[in-house]
Amino acid sequence: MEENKRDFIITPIIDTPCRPLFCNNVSFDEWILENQHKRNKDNPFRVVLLGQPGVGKSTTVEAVFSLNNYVSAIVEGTTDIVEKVFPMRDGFSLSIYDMPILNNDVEKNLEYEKMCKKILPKCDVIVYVIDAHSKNLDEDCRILKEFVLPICNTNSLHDNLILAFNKIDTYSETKDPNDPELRWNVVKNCPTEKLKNTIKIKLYYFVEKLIDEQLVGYKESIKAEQIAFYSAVYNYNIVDLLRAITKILVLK
Ligand SMILES: Nc1nc2c(ncn2[C@@H]2O[C@H](COP(=O)(O)OP(=O)(O)O)[C@@H](O)[C@H]2O)c(=O)[nH]1
Ligand SMILES: [Mg+2]
Repeated sequence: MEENKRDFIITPIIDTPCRPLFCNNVSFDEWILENQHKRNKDNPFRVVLLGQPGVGKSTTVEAVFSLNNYVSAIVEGTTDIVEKVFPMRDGFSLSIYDMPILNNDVEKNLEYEKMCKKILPKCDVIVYVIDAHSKNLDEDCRILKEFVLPICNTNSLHDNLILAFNKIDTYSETKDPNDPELRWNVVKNCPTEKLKNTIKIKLYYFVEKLIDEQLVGYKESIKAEQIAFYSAVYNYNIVDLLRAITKILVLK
């Protein structure tokens, strides 16, 4: 792929976190209001969160849906699928499947694969959470290509998939923990200018990797609006993830 074409794809994606910020309390309310009559407890809005352990799936659920202390629908090690429906407001109901994918346990992953094959086709949105703090995306690309995308493609769910890069606040720690200009600005709840540039460089590298893996930038691959970068603990840029979730589909 030509270099300028890469930039053409990458720049709008990584510029996202540098748009004007919506700091706190991004709410799901307006969208719920619009869609309340379409989803009730018998027909909940179903979201599945996939990703390696510790990437921030549970924290993301809390940040996006304001579901504090929710209990993961799928406890690690269980194979029974018990759906838990959360009433939101005005009758709108939400169902969350939170599924850790273990990279080193082949046997367990076979069980999860079976569960995913059952659950994913029922879901409105599939959020694949990635730790933006990780060194590289090798394992996530492998999981996506070998495990998630084959299920999505078989069930025409490709457009419902979101790549959610969490923990973009953490670059301050890794780059130079002693540099005050690289610390998260907790007062304004945003990265400092210097940190913003560090984040951009890292995100650039990530999107390049996704292009190299042909997950982005090709016909039939994941589109820019299916990618979001955010920090679940700081509630930073959560609005982009929410936008991806709510724009991805027009509820029937
Ligand atoms: N710095 C930072 N830490 C986060 C973020 N999201 C989650 N974490 C932390 O990462 C750890 C794992 O999060 P959790 O939601 O339990 O991950 P899960 O295993 O994927 O459900 C917890 O200590 C969270 O506080 C984030 O955006 N930034
Ligand atoms: Mg969890």
